Amino acid sequence: MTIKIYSDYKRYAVSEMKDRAQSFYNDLKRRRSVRDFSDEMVERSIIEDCIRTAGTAPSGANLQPWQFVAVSNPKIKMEIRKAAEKEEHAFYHGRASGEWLDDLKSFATNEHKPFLESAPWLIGIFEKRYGLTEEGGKKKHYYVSESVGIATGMLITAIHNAGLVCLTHTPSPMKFLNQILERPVNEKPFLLLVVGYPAEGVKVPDNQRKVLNEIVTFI
Ligand code: IYR
Repeated sequence: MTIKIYSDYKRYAVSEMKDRAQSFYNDLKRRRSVRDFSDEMVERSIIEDCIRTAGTAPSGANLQPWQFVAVSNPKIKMEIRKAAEKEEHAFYHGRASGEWLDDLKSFATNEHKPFLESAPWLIGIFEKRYGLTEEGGKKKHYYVSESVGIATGMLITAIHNAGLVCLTHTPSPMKFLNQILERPVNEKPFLLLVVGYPAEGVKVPDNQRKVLNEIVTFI
């Protein structure tokens, strides 16, 4: 690999940095996960740009151990919904502990996931646990969950920035995504991101974020 001058770096005056840091926070704090989606379509090019953004994330040894599968095909969305609802049914009727169900009460979630069909896009995010060489050998990957988690955060941010909403959905186990989305064995489902416009008048839980001094210590 060659190295080059980092000519894309931009330095801002301190006052501009302060403005940018504050306005980015003010915009990002409006982001909410929603569970009711409009069926209004979203152009593929917008999804492409958001995934391009995710693909700029840092990763272990820059091996970029992620794969995104963007689904708009109604038949595949229906298959995903069916498989996810089967797992979710098992979760809500026995698999989840009492404590877990208690913690979820305020979200009023259940095993029914109509948004998996109504939302225009589902993005399956996969961790490439290892790479495959051309000879069919295994290539080691590093910090895979960290890398894919960071890329997912950037994807969520890009989706918000574009004016869309999303839901991080984690039916558990998610192995069915390999089969439905035809992904190889070295890829492990990380999460399913549901993307689109919010349904008219959508409601969200009135929960609060921790304030700064609860989440940081300066020393
Ligand atoms: N996967 C289930 C349960 C669930 C679990 C957590 I932790 C959440 O924050 C929300 C839901 C579901 O999607 O209903």
